[in-house]
Amino acid sequence: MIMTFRWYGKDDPISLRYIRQIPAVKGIVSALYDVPVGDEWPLEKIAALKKAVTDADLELTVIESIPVHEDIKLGLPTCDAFIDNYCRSIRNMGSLGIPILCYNFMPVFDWMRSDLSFTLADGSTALLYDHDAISAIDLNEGVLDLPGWAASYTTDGLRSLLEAYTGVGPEDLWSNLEYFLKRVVPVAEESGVRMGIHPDDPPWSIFGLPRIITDEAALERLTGLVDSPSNGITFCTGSLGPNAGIDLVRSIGRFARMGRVPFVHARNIRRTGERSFHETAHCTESGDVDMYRVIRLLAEAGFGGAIRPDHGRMIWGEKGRPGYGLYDRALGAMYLAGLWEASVKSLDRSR
Ligand code: DNO
Repeated sequence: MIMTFRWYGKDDPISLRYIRQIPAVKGIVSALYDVPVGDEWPLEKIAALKKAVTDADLELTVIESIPVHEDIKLGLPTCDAFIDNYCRSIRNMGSLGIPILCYNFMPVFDWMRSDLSFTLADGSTALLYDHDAISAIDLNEGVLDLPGWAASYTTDGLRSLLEAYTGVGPEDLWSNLEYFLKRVVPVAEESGVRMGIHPDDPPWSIFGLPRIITDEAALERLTGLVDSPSNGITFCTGSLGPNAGIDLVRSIGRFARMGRVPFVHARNIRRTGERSFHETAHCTESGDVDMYRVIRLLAEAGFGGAIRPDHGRMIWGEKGRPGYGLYDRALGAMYLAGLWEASVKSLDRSR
């Protein structure tokens, strides 16, 4: 297991120097943030990112993410050129020895929340999702009401994108995903890169858009689309966790034993309704994810991939990018490292 930490590049207020001071953290999860979606990621730019990380005495372990162009998700005729670029980007990262690529296949929006600063009982703040609040937003009036997304789209740009998805259902999205994976996974395999799809967050349809990576059956179907260790899952406990129907622990153990989990996002959530939840501290007692059993099952499966403490709360007066402050994620890293050490050592003793 490689303990990693997400770093948003040179503009991240949390420096690599600070991250280096968190015990147990050896790897960095990062991306290029200035390449237009769909373009090839230039080798020199990835090399420069890697150099910044190695100069700080850390390893660039995961690229999260190379975004998938909407034309690929929509299966438009233009998708082939974008898939070619995606393949070139994978080759480039592979040639630099970066082993893991996280990506997602969610239409239009990636993660979604209705409140980025919900106050928990202890006075810290965390991200919250309430389906009624999200459903009450009229996207035709623009994205200004959408926490975290106002800067990503113009009202017209968003409207035409939503229109493009009219009539695109879950099965269309599945076949577009299959088409994409059949092209990119062999390239990833050749390049020594293991891809891990990020589950949909939250794991259900929003704004009438199809979302397909939502439960264990979907993960099973995904792994069957292309039979390769490079066709894997970024197992995000906080994205799948809001779906009370998933046995997270069983499913993470199962896919890890199959060798299909190159990357884990360890995040905890508290379900407050069928389609509402808020995020919490990482430890088991704070939420509905049994983090000990998740880590224990990974240890039993001989997990050798990367893990990162996902979304922290804002604590101790910290201000920063929602979910990505320093303090609570650092606590999370220590907690996860403790669970891992205890799990591995107790397994060794029981052999
Ligand atoms: C949010 C993240 C996601 C994730 C992408 C991966 O905090 O978990 O934005 O990076 O879904 O492609």
